[in-house]
Amino acid sequence: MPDANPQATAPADAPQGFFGRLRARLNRGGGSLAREIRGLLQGRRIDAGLFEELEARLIGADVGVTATHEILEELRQQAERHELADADALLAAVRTRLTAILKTCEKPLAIERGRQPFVVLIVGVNGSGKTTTIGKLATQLRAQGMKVMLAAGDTFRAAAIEQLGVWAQRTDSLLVAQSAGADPGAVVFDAMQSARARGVDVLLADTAGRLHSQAHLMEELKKIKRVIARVDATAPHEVLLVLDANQGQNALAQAEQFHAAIGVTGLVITKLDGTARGGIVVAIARKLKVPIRFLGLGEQSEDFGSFDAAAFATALVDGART
Ligand SMILES: Nc1nc2c(ncn2[C@@H]2O[C@H](COP(=O)(O)OP(=O)(O)O)[C@@H](O)[C@H]2O)c(=O)[nH]1
Ligand SMILES: [Mg+2]
Repeated sequence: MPDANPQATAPADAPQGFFGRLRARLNRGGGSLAREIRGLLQGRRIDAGLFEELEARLIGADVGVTATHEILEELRQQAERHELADADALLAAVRTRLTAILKTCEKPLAIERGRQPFVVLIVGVNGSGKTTTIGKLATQLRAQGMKVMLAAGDTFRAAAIEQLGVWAQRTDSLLVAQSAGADPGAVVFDAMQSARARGVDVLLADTAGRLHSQAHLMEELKKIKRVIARVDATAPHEVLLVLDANQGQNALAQAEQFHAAIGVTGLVITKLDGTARGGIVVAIARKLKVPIRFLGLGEQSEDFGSFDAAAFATALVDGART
């Protein structure tokens, strides 16, 4: 067993607590879908005009045109069958449809304990929250008693290496880093060797999000993947793409790019506490069907939790209302 001391880190967040925070923080911006829907339904009859407005609200919340059309198609059929008697029934139906789309992506990250190390490669554009996500994930894994190592594969800026170092200290994780400008492949190769030698359970490898060009970045990420596979042919066991929800439809485009270039096995959607219209999570689920592993709701380690389709749909549709 690893020599981790669970007491040294913050306890894992209870699902209830994370759900509460999700409801309170999601969609605080002006275009809150929950508020819009509530306003829309007030004293209104459920008719064709209402459906058209609801459609506009969902698209406005970044749910995406395709997913929105699918949802509305279903709602109109339910209305024809007289299943939507009032606003509450309509709200419930929207929640159900959103949950159904999101459910395809509800698949938590399972760390296989026998891997030693289980290797997670973290990718995404600059500022999306990669390094912060590594810190949050390390906190969670340490609380579960795992031995964790962080690899400073973002060698583009010295500050990125220092930032990872702070998280390593804070979470009492091992750190493998070289100086700025070093070859990220070499850093990750070192980390793989060292993690094996030291019986590390989980290796979290950070990467750069911006290089001279997007093509250059993808080539580098492919190279890092090859280096990892050279040490352990089954690794990386997870390629985690971090997306900033505030990027809206652009986040979806990034996801498609990264997925096509390097093959993504899981997503983390961050900054849902900002002005993001959380509907982008639905659009991403509908389009990519890649498991959404975690959500980020802030900068602290506790602002992080697993993705729950029904909870997310409820937070989106009902907001902070109890
Ligand atoms: N509000 C908020 N800020 C976040 C979240 N995740 C990361 N950040 C902040 O976003 C900025 C960029 O994060 P960082 O992890 O350095 O991104 P990286 O460039 O992808 O490694 C930092 O100021 C983080 O504190 C989140 O879920 N919510
Ligand atoms: Mg970083």
